[in-house]
Amino acid sequence: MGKEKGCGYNADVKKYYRDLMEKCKVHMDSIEKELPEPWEDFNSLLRERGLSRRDFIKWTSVTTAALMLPPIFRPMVARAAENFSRIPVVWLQFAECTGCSEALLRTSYPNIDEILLDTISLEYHETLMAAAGDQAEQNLEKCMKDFAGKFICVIEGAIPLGLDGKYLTLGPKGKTGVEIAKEVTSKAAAVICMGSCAAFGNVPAAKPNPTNAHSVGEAIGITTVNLAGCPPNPANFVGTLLHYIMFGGLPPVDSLGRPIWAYGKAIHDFCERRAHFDAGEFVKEWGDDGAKKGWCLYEVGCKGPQTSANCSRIRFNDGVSWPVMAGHGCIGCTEPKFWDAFAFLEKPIDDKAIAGGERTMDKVGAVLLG
Ligand code: FSX
Ligand code: SF4
Ligand code: F3S
Repeated sequence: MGKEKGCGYNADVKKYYRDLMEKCKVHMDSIEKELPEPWEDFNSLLRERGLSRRDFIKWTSVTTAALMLPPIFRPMVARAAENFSRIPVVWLQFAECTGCSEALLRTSYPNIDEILLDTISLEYHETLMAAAGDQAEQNLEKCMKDFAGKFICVIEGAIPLGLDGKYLTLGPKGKTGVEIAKEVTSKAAAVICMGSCAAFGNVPAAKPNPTNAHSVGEAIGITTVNLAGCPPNPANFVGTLLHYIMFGGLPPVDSLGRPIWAYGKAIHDFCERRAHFDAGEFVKEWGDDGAKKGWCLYEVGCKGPQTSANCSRIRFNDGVSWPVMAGHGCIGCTEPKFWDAFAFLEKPIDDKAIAGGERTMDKVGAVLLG
């Protein structure tokens, strides 16, 4: 009986992935038919930057696994990468520090994620485009007309609602951020919030929030995919866009709109200091013996147990390092209202004080150890 059930389950799984593969082929065929040819040949770009086909194949394996897909999807991930620059992207910036764009742009040496980001078809990006004033606005209007329902709208920054939105106006006609966001997102195929300001309000919405800033979802009442982080990891943007290219939709998300493949686990689960946490070996103050030995930073305020993200797995700056590796605890920048809720960055906090409050099991573990 058990065996029969098992067989049924395996058959269901196989069918699920066969159907998913079919969906993937149909969507990529339609992208290749309907959207402009890539403006840069991806394979020549790889060669120019000194990366081999072998490097690319290795990358497809890692990325397929990171997106929680079985290995049969590797050729599809490769095809999606080759089609990366077909997807038109409109990138809006509201109340923020531009750190999210900086995180995408500042890289020390090329890896495949960065090469993909270099090929992205950015139809509108205030910091990067050469056009200004009327010309910039015309470009945006043209893109919304030519690619209606086909472009991805990426939003960086929170949206101020105070004074009828007039704390933030943009362009030659002085439109408010909230007006622009409503207009552009209504024509987009999907909306990605890049960073915790767009996703959750974050720094611009921190107390006392004088401009009445809100997340994009709250400000204009739409559903967004939230790539949380201050700034978010560029690899999470690449993975989310690849998923869109393959399946025509954005990836499954948690209750806070964050893709599960990237934000489904706590920082703490894959931290290199975790063995010290489990052994009760904690840094008590900066520069003490424990700090020199690389012990756990929980008692000096690390919020890794309460924070969902993949920083400890994929790291930043081409995989070189991440906050805890650099010696400071995680400050929970992928969590809602972390600026207020996780304040006292160098002291542990009570789980009940946390807006999301989803990570109580780890706290229980810590209490037991204590
Ligand atoms: Fe916010 Fe991004 Fe932090 Fe800054 O634009 S998520 S303040 S890194 O730049 O929005
Ligand atoms: Fe790592 Fe912080 Fe967890 Fe300690 S509390 S194991 S430093 S994530
Ligand atoms: Fe942010 Fe913590 Fe990662 S502070 S960058 S979520 S390690």
